[in-house]
Amino acid sequence: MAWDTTDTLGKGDVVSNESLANLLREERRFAPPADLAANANVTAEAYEQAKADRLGFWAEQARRLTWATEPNETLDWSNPPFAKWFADGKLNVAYNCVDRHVEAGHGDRVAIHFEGEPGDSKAITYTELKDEVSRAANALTEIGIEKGDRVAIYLPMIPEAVVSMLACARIGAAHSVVFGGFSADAIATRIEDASAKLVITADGGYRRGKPSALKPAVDEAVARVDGVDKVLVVRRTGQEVDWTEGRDIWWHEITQKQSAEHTPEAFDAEQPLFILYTSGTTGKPKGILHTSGGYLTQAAYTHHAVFDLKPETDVYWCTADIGWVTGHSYITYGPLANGATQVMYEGTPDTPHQGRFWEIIQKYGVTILYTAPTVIRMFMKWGDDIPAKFDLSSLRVLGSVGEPINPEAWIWYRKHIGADTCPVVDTWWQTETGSMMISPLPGVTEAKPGSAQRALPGISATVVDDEANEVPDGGGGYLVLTKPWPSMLRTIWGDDQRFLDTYWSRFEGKYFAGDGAKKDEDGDIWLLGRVDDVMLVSGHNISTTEVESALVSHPSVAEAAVVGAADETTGQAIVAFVILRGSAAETSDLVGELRAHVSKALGPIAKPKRILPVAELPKTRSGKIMRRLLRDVAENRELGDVTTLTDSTVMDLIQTKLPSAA
Ligand code: 6R9
Repeated sequence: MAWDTTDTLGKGDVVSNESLANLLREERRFAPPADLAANANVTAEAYEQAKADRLGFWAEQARRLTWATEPNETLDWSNPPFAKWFADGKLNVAYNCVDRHVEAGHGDRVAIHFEGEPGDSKAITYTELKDEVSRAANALTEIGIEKGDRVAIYLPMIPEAVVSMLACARIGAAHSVVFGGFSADAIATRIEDASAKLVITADGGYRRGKPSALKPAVDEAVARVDGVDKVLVVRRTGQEVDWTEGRDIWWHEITQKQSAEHTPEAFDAEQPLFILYTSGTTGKPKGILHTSGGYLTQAAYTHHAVFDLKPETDVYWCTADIGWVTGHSYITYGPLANGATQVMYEGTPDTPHQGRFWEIIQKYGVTILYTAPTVIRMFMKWGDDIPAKFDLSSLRVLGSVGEPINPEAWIWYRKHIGADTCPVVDTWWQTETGSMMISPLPGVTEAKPGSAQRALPGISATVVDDEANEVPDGGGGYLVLTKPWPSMLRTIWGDDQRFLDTYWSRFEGKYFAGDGAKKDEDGDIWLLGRVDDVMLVSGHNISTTEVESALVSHPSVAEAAVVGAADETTGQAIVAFVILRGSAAETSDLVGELRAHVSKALGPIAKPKRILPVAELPKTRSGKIMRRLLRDVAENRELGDVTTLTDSTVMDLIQTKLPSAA
């Protein structure tokens, strides 16, 4: 689900005193399109305003929401790092995402254009969404779910996923969404840690042209834990399911008999909204806790500012899964709080053909697209001719999230998807930050391919060295957040100490994000990957991101993953795993050429010792490369935990390729 954040993060045992070598130079610049800049939701003034009065700025953003009781207090930081935002305000999150748009006369606006993988589709208006959420909220109440309870959600990418989340929010229950496709084990651990009383699941969902079962994993998980009284089951595929009488309830049966009227209760701004687990390489997953008022304020503001959303005319599409934080903040909460019309797609990008995404954009006239670098690199590999067959002229803003985007992938995205005119916004944030933190603004920023550039208005981020000193422009080190922000995690569920140890103990008074970063000569921020992945070669810290980006800039390379493997002479040696583009043949000449290419781009210190062409790379479900598994391979070790891999057979393939990798 999330990037692997080890428990040893806070101890800085991987990165030495030597700062990250500042290797990559990127000179290309792209100004915002003039018409976008002229009509932009947010202008450069926002930075000034927020700088002059940060809390005043956020208090103003909170007024985007409709409060039952307006907050007077913006931030309570009397017990750092345990923050309270807008603590004396009261609101209902679901009311903000649905009802108020109907009350404002936008009930007929489409909230969700749902596109099922088999080709079924359905448009759901705000009025219909309000009715669905109300029925579901009434059903949850009938089942006995109350304010403060936890509900686990294990669903495919179907509208009921959004409806379930909002129904929980509406009655003050916290949801814990588990990626559809995680194992019974992963579901059981998460149910147990959150003491969930109810699980909402489906018979299955469509994946690569076939129904793929979900309920068996829930059955197995629920049998193993105590405390789950009921299982709500959405019928999506119609496949056979085992049924436990007295426990299992069909979603359609219980929701259809409910009233479409439900009066939303106002809750405290700090009412828990959801728990979302991020996996660690060691120890149990961390339940990241988010609350209501501050979270929704920043999710709504960033969605408005970074995508320049115009709710009357835009058609927005975020391709993330609902089980990733990106699906929480930029499918459910941000867009719906802003009254957006959005596309929701159930399936994979290559079903039934490799142009499916572009077909969807053409069909709905999508204007704003938000996806991940891993997806973009896959499209690059499939070839430019595929998007070229579709009309993508409706697009006006392109977003990226999840990993550093390699400059070549950024350029490809802008050129082949964005007609060489759409701004690309590279948005850095984490499950823990709740919403975007560092990103260009499409109507303001002169964009640099590969850089997230600058903290958003009201956000304070910088790069520090080992001694917590801010590095000068041109320097590298660790990314930190220096001031509290509205959508920050409030704690790790049930483990305040771990919250303190993981994020707040490495640098006094600063939030340690676990990412390496550098500042360029203009002070813009470049993300360099997780600090646990940083390589130490002959005393120099080298970022995986920069070496990968250099490899991807070679025309024969579609994708690259780089790790540091133990080496007798240099401490660590750079080992690169590369996926070649369709036409490139795997020859020793090519490998030599790639090594020379990296050396030329970054300097001889960054030249990989070994380059291994492979067919696939191990990835999490949000598309992040799991470098630690590649490190295991490169060092001839037994593989660590593979349960969060999308496809665990990938590792077998890679291992059979390597007689001995060390
Ligand atoms: C939203 C999300 C968080 C980690 C984060 C970083 C990486 C995300 C990035 C990025 C560089 C970007 N990351 N966006 N790195 N540039 N634009 O991805 O949350 O799954 O918790 O992962 O992802 O390493 O620390 P999550």
